[in-house]
Amino acid sequence: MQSSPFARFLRGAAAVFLLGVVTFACAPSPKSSLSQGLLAGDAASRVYVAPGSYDEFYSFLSGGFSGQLSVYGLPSGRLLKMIPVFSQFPENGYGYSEETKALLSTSFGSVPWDDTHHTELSQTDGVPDGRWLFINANNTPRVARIDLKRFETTEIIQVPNAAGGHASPFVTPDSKYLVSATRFSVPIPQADVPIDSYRKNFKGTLTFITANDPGRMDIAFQIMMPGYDYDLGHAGKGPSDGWFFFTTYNSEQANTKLEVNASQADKDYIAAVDYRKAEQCVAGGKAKNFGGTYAHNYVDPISQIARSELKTGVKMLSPTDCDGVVFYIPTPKSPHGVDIDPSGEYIVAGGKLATVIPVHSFTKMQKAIADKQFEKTIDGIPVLKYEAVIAGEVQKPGLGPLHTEFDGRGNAYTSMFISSEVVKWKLGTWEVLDRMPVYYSVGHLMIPGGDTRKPWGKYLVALNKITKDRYLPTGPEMARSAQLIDISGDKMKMLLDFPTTGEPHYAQAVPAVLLKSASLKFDKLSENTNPNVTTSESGGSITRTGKRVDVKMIAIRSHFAPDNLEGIQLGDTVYFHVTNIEQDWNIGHGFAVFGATTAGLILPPGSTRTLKWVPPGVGVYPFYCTDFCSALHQEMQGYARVSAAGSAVPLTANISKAATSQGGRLPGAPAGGSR
Ligand code: K7E
Ligand code: CUA
Repeated sequence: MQSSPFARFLRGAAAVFLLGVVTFACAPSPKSSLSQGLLAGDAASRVYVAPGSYDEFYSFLSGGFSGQLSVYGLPSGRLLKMIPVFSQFPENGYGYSEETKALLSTSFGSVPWDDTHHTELSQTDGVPDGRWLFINANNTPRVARIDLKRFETTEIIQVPNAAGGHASPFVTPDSKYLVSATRFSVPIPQADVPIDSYRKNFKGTLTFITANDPGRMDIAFQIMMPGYDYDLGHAGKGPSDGWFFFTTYNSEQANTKLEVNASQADKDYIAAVDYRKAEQCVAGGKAKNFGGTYAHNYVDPISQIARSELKTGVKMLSPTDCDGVVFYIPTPKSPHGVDIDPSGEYIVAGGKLATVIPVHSFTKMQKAIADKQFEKTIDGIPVLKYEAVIAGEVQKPGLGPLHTEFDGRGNAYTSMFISSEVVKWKLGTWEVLDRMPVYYSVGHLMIPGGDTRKPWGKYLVALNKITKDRYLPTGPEMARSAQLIDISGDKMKMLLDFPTTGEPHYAQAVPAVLLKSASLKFDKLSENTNPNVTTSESGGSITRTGKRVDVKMIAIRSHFAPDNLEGIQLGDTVYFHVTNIEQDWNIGHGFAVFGATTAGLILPPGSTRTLKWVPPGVGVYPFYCTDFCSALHQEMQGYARVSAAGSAVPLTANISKAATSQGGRLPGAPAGGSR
């Protein structure tokens, strides 16, 4: 059939229109992304924090594969700080200085780069209390404590008998425990077995770690589980306090091509753990003494020196030896997130491949347990009947539900990875109330306090995996992206895009008032108990012990004392112990010496840090301050002379007799120095 020119025009126009739609879908014009009832100026004014003003919230975003975490102010999206945890960090020498190296120790030696997913604030009575932040490492399973007075990592514990510590480090409402579960089942204890003996030989573990006592994190007990992949967890609260919930996938127990083979079953499980029951069983001697070596690393709060100890052995509980400790709740379909609503009644699962969002009822779960509504038992674990536990299903929520948070007003918000949107729905009626497209492919989302008993339900942050065309191109690899959404009204409103560091999987946030005034300004020199501290201009020294040379020196605006060192010999190992004796907020110094394999040290006020230096040859090596501390920062330098082995040059340092240029200020320069 011949088509008329007009029909051809129409088809052409339709094609252009379709092309337009497609292009539009991939690359929203700035106007379209401004969305949803908010004018650009409006959105801008809502996130505008004027110069010199503070943000309303601190948010803590996991750094994903960077092994670090970052602190952003909300609503501005300003990056306030990066905190190194499981990776060395040149910005402040973490993992390079002798004082911090031990934090990265494991039973496998130093592991100075890991992959982190989830941040979790400590809680009191189910509400974030601003004491600590916890974060997990996946690859070498570990959990860290960040002290929120210092915004520094102060403790790391390794998790033995585990692999892929992903369901971690979620806390109980009283912060008594935090958990870590094996994402990858493995032979436990490790053994040389054929991979296709998975069903027979591979196991998972759920680990409960004591968390409430800084410096004393320990493995309270582990529960040996069937060899599935344990993905995420959350503690119960309110009525469900005392329970912990973990998602599992690969209940098919596939060991190859999981993409297909672990997606066969209609339902996998949520493991519901009665951890008070577990405590009783452990106390009643029902746990076995089990092997497993793990490192526990801790920064002494007085000396600020990290120490590492290796520990061996855990209490291992088997569900067959502790009746009623674990139940499986069937849940469609390869569930990822498991999130408990603020009331503690609803257990929301994010079944990556499911077409609904299933919500279980804690009340019904208890009744099902009491009535023994079991469909079968797996390795001593009763499987509850789905119908007996389900409270409701959110129908047609979107594609690829992952994670859910709550606003404290009866609404839930679920991230949809595949359909790239945040979906708001109502608890109890399960109706979808609103949708917000996000750019692109959201993983976790976060509402301040949104996984606790008391959310501050004003903002939601979508943590997106793909940025693509949202920012100026920066080559093949782009920053991940966060989007800030106003959830204070009936309809969500998009406010802001901001790039993130690494790959933030999860995040946490609290009102700034909770942390702001407690933030430490400097370490008191009078309380510095580092054995190599130097507290005054004239207190420095140089000493030799065999082939080891220890140099103690101070840094102050704008000099080191001593600043000339002689008598070091080739073959020596030199330890520079530098103390920043400033007693003023934010006045840092740095220390770098030519011939070192790293740039050196960064010294917060009042701190002592040590750099190990092996001189590479005979000669005179300058050292200098790397942190622009004052107008005479460039004058802040010195020399180390290195002579041949056996040389007669005496070991000397020009110890200062008096403070010379205290403060290092140019005449007329403002107190406090310029940085
Ligand atoms: Cu969904 Cu590791 Cu919590 Cu990434 S995880 S998104
Ligand atoms: Cu001290 Cu620059």
